[in-house]
Amino acid sequence: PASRKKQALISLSDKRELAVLGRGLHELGYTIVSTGGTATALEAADLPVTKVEQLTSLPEMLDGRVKTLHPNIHGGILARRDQSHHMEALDKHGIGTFDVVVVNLYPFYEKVTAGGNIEFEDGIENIDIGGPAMIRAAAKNHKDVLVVVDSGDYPALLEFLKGIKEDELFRRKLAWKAFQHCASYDSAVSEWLWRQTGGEKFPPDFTIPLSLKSSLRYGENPHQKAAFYVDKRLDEVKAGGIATAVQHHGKEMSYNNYLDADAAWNCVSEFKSPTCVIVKHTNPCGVASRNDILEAYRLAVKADPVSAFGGIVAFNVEVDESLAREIREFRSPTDGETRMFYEIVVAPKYSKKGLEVLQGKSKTLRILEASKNEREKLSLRQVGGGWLAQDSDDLTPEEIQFNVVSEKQPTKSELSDAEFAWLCVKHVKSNAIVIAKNNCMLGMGSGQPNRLESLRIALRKSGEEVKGAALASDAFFPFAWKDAVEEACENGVSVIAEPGGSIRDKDAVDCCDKYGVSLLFTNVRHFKH
Ligand code: 93A
Repeated sequence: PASRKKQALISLSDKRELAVLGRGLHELGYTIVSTGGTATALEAADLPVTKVEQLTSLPEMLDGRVKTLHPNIHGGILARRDQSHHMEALDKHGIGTFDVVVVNLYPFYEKVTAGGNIEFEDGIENIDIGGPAMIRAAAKNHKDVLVVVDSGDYPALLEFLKGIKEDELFRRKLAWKAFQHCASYDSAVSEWLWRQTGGEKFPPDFTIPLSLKSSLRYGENPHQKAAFYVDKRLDEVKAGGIATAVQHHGKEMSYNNYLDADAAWNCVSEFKSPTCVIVKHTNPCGVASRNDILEAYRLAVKADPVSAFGGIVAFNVEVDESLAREIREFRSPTDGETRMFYEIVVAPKYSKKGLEVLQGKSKTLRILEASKNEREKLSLRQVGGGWLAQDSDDLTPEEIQFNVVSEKQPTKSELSDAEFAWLCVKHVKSNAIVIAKNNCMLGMGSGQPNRLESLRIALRKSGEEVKGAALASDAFFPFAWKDAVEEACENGVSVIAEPGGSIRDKDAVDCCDKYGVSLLFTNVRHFKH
């Protein structure tokens, strides 16, 4: 009968921590069997290793396409130790068993998907076949074979083998992770191949590999259980977004915190000049751009101090000491006394001092450092029994053209106000109206089932400052055009930006002409439901 010595099969593309693993297994009395590159690396670390070829009596062939695909390897992984005829078959053919299989795959994602423009042939060669076969075999037979796909699990593996770590489900957890590894690998390959078919068509065939980031205390309300999953591809391409933000301080993030921080970060990331955005319940209620970020911050609070209280403050520039002090000390413009309180501050960067000062504001204030969002192409939302998929609304300001349809041409500053209001209105829930002047939001109305109501709320919040300001509407003014457009004009706005496209567009133009207001059509709608 073939020897039943303890054997570990190791075949790794990512060879980090290999020497530590190899030494640990060697010291525990395992014979290590490896493929070419892995064997060379082990030998370089002065560890004894048996080459796969010695077991298969065949060389690695077809440029490495066939290295481990052999019964002498797969028999040793898949044989059921509790079935005598399995073990007899191994004995008959002189095949030894493997107790441990450690494999990670050709770096398909890094090389092909994230790497961009790789030749089709190179992409194909980066599809690992033998690796997943070993991983799947070992995971299937996890009752007798420990399968490891992540170098982060080497210490736990060694502890388990030494008997230090006791976990009944350890083998099963490793098997689960192994199949996850193969599944996200296959989805990366299939997505790449899908693109190679010239497929810009919708809907895409997609799988999103998710991993649990954290269990949350509760969901939108305390009686709802909740958790946060992240797109695993984010780590690999180092993409930004709220999912990868680093929390420097404060209470743990809640479900609503993630939603609001996401809204604030998305909105503030849209601006080029230094900008502060304050969000409450996913709607920006204060937005201001200034060269002096301190001033931008004060103006953003001032737009709606009541709503800003307990909100999320986002910046697109570093929070330094002076900005941090301003955030810590600033008193509510409503009574000039109460210090402003926030749930979260989110920014791309903090100076050391800035972070210290902010940390002193309160124990609970969550301080997030986020990196710029990669454009996420696909947006998904759940409805009863299904999911809706769409391209995300990621038109940049440069892609929007403002066509003047009124007699009155906007001045340069009116045009810039309209552009600013338009950027803001994209991030406000429909029906959305934003009034802005001099790179500062004065008022907004959101989420009302009729546009006139949103307009009235925005007008009320803007107060007297509405005179000469720009107004943006996320969609055209429908039946109530007369009331809405006329009411805006009567209140003194000097320029209106809206998509246009209503059969009553002409009435809106006539109304603006009557009041000498500029009307701009964007031909783009920014519904956000
Ligand atoms: O080309 S393969 O699909 N055919 C195989 O038989 C095979 N066996 C192991 N790829 C195969 N591997 C992969 O080689 C492993 O998944 C691992 O990523 C890599 C390790 O190669 P080396 O030890 O030569 O660096």
